[in-house]
Amino acid sequence: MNIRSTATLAAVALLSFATVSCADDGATGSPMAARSAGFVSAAGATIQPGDTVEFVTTEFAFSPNTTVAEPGDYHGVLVNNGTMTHDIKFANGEAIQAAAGERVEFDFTVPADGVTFSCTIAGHAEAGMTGTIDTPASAAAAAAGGHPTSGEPDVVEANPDAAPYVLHDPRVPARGEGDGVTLIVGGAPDGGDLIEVEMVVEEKLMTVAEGFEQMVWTFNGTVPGPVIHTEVGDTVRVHLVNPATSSVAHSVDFHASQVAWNDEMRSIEPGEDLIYEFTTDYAGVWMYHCGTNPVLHHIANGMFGMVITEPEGGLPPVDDEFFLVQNEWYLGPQGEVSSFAKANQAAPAPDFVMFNGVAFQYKDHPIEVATGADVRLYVLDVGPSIDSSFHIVGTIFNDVWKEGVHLAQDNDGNWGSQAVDLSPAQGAVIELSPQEDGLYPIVTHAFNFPGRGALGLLQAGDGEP
Ligand SMILES: [Cu+2]
Repeated sequence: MNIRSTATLAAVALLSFATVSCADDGATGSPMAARSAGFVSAAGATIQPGDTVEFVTTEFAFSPNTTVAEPGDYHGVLVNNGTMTHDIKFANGEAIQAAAGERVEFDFTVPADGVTFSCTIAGHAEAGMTGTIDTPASAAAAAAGGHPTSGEPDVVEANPDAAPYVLHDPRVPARGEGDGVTLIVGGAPDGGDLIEVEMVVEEKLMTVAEGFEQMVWTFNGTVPGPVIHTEVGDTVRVHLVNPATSSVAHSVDFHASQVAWNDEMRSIEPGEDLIYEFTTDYAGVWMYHCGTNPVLHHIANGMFGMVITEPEGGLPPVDDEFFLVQNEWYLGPQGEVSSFAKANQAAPAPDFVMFNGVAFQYKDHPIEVATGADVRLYVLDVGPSIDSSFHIVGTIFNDVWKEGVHLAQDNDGNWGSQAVDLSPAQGAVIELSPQEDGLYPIVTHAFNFPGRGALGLLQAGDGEP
């Protein structure tokens, strides 16, 4: 396929389906067509080999996305009126890319049975960027019910040769420690402590459940991304890097911050970076995630993590601290990105719901504590779409800070908690103490999900009653 640089099209008869409509002309013989030699209206006419067809892209659609053409060779113009990079790839050709605001010319061929086209940037086709050029013959076949249905299969088979999953360590890093995290005491502009975070986007293969490998998008190579442990009053300076090798733009949105969405949270293209600096003004268990469109897909494909902000001076010490991030996984084909189409259902049905990125990992590898230990959990539901009713069988939560609301231990009346309800993007600090040697299942008490991966074990003592 021949790609030409941007040039004037003044001499070319241009078909702009996006901007011209003759639909209100009820008479035969459109006056618009009569005025403009070579122009063919979108309504009813068939374009001819040699014509130029303009394809306008926005988030997330092509205009036109259906038309009828005689088989043959055509000129195309891709006009990107969107805010991010898009491309157009015909099933029989190569992808032609245009940055936001750019127009790119190319050639394409319509075979005898028509051709489909789409944007190949991850998630964009599933978000709606697909189209079809029928020929008169294929249109007639489609009208007779002959169009094949395309798309990925709903059921993805386990691959016995998939790499074993990597166990995600649930222990909470100390304040200012962890992957890519550095504490500089007194290093903040206000004289307070500075926590620097080197955050690099990495798109990689990952086993999200035994037998299922996906092309996940990550912060620093893990799902969830690094836990960033802070106290109220810290300054956090994040250097977000989207390497040139990335396939799409990415960004980061820290719920722990109070900053302008269209500044620090902006998307950056592959090869770009940005500095995102904020102060931790409020204590909590905060979500961070990629906010690049379609946000649903960037979260569903692994781009999320937790910021812990303790009150100034820190919470009272306990015996053990763990973090648990609940998310859903909507399987794409083996080795490919997760399915945006499945995630985007009005009533989504995830293939897996998991803690810390891998289904069943803490069932296979229980989290061990001493019997009677004071255990503190930092729990976050990142969705992207499904609530958690976080529960540990056989325990009662005796101290819970949920979104700033505190159920205190030894309160007047001795109230306790059995399950903490977390909608997507809500977090809690939960304390408990297993009273007997044995096993305590960690679940969401929405009980269609433990069987799909949202099941771990807390092991007290040797695990034997
Ligand atoms: Cu992203």
